[in-house]
Amino acid sequence: MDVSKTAEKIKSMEIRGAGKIAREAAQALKDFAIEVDEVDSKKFLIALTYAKDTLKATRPTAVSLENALNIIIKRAQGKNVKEMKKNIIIAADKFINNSKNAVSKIAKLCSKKIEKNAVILTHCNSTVVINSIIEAQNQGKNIKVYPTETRPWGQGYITAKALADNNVDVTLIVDSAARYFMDEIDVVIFGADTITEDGSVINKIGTFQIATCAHEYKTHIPVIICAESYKFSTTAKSAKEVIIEERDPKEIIDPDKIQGVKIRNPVFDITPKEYIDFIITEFGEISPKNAQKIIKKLMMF
Ligand code: RUB
Repeated sequence: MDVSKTAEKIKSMEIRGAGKIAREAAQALKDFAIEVDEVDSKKFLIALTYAKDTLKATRPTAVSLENALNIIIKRAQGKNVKEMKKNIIIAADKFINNSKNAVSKIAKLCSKKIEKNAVILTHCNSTVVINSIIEAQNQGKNIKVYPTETRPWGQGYITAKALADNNVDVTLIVDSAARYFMDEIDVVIFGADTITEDGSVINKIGTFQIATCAHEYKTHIPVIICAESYKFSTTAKSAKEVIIEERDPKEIIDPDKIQGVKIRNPVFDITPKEYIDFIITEFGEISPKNAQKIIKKLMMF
């Protein structure tokens, strides 16, 4: 069924990026609900929960995935399977539309924060960050961007190409060159996979290192996070409660080439709130210490 295909694509990173993962998982759960041949409400719910768990087990860090699935499952109600299916379809479509609208709204809000002739540093590949920069560029702001390569997966190449294709002046750099170029940077912008109640931001490995360089720079370079509300965790009070995914060391180097050496490949890290100037959500801009405000809104979905 499509659920296992989508799950495999998320696991192998054919589908990646927290927002995209959430939307594709919502679509897969909806398709599963439509296709499953079951008339007994209890058995239908068991099958649906199994599908949800299969999707959720793919990548452990981005809470957007869990939030999307929970929002839909909560609506799996009705006096019979037909009615339950109808409610699931409505909930999934609503989540996907809201998610896309949130990305556009954040892009508009963030673009206003980007000054004319700004030089931006970004890391990894975030849809909402790319859209924000393109929005600013389309306002005639003459933006220059330094995207990092983002080892080991190289998501920075996707970012660089997407921006260059939209007439942005792009210079690709290796991750370890972030501090070297800091003299030229006006603002650092990242996406997020999970934001916890204490305002910690979990994003691609290397984010904290770059945020530290910007925060401690002599003139203090602002660090902005662009994140839709469903990137906030309704359960994790601090980042200690979030599982940081460790992927196959082979993504870094073939272990046979350096036998006797241990290799670790954590793919996300935690940036504490002190290193973040503000977070832009579809509900507006907040200080990371006020993450709870967005979590309250999310719980009403
Ligand atoms: C992607 C990553 C992105 C966030 C936000 O990691 O860390 O910065 O997911 O992306 P991976 P978006 O490549 O391992 O999935 O703004 O597109 O949701």
